[in-house]
Amino acid sequence: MSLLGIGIGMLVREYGKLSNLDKVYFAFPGEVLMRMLKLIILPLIISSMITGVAALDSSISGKIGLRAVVYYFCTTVLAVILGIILVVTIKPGVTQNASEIDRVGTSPEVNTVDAMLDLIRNMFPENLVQACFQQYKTKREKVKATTAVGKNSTMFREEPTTTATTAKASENKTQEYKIVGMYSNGINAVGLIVFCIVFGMVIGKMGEKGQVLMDFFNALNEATMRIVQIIMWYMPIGIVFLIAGKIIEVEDWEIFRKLGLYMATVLTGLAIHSSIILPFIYFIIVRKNPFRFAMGMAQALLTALMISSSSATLPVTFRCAEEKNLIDKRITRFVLPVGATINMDGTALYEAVAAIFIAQLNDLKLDIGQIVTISVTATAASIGAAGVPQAGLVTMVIVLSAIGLPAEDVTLIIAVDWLLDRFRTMVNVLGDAFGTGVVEKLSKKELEQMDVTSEVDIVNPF
Ligand code: DAS
Repeated sequence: MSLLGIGIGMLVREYGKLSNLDKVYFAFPGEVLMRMLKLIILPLIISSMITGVAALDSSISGKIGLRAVVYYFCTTVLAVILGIILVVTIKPGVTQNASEIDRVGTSPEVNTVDAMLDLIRNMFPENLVQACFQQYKTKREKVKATTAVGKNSTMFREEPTTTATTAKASENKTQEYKIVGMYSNGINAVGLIVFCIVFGMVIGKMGEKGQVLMDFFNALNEATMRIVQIIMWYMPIGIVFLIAGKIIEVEDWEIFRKLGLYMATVLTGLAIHSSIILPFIYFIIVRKNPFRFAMGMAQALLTALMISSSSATLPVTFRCAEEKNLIDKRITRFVLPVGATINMDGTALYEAVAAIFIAQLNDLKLDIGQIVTISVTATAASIGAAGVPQAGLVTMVIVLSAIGLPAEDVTLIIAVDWLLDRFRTMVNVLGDAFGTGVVEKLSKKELEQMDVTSEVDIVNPF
């Protein structure tokens, strides 16, 4: 689809001779996809976070479950840290020369803030939203009124600057406005994520009393995932027009060099995590050859590469773990299904890299607070991502919203997502598989103490 979009974009750019308005209409099917993704942010954050965290709590079957969850969390955080180190070092999105990429369209923060305001405004009665956001809007109007012209944000382009000092002052003001916009929008999303995680933990511990809430949010998650499925069906069409629409607008082909560097950064991170970090953890705990173990998972890894879905690969993952690597079924039965749902090292690394790459494309310097926010939300978003194709791309908007970046900039990385999705799915499956070996080793005592009379063969669900 991405290549089709590039091809159509090049043809239209060469022979189309479209007016600006025609370009807007041409790119509209792609804009529809972006608005679908933005609309799904709120229900996705709420349902996936709450059910993901609540499920963790209710499904922790004693120490075995706890060990699995600690392993998931540690490997995911290591993946995110690795991704951040690489993207901050390689800087794939930073403009090499002084000239800025002329970003077509309004100042991205205004888009994001407006998008979130529109999004929330559509969800609640006008007066409530007005009351909540009037103060913020007043602040924005004040900043707009006092700000002269920003160099690369058309929002302020009405009054062109005349002197260098004014330009410098306006540049600072625009940067300040960007920060205000990012923090304000970011606080909205991070606040919501933190609330959902705490809320999920609380209802997970409420037992029977919390069951009705669990049922409600599970149903909401199911409904949201079905909407995500509809968006997935539409995604190929949206991607073609999104990319084609970008191609006919792009002024500086520098973006393609950056995209190539971005892909290299993600793939390098996935390679290091899967060939050094995960095997090292496995070897330190299990004291066996991690590469022999990985070879035993080869068929599952190949399946993941082909179909880009951890969940759909599960039957093969079960078979490889039990028949090739002889992992106890009492371990695989728990670790693999839960791991395929919430343990996504590859996705977490990818979301951290992509968020910082998009910040670099927007010439936005992230401070340590925002880097930490990305670490937390990339970890949380990977828990919320389903084990289906391009789920990480959908939950990507959660990370972008958390630091106030324009959700529509996801279009810049959509073109290469189909390829990166395959490799990050492979790493997700490998992380789950290594998890079975680690948890089995740490649970040896519990497994031996389990009632040997229950010789019933545990039938796996596949
Ligand atoms: N394709 C997802 C999976 O199945 C990963 C992702 O989209 O990031 O694991």
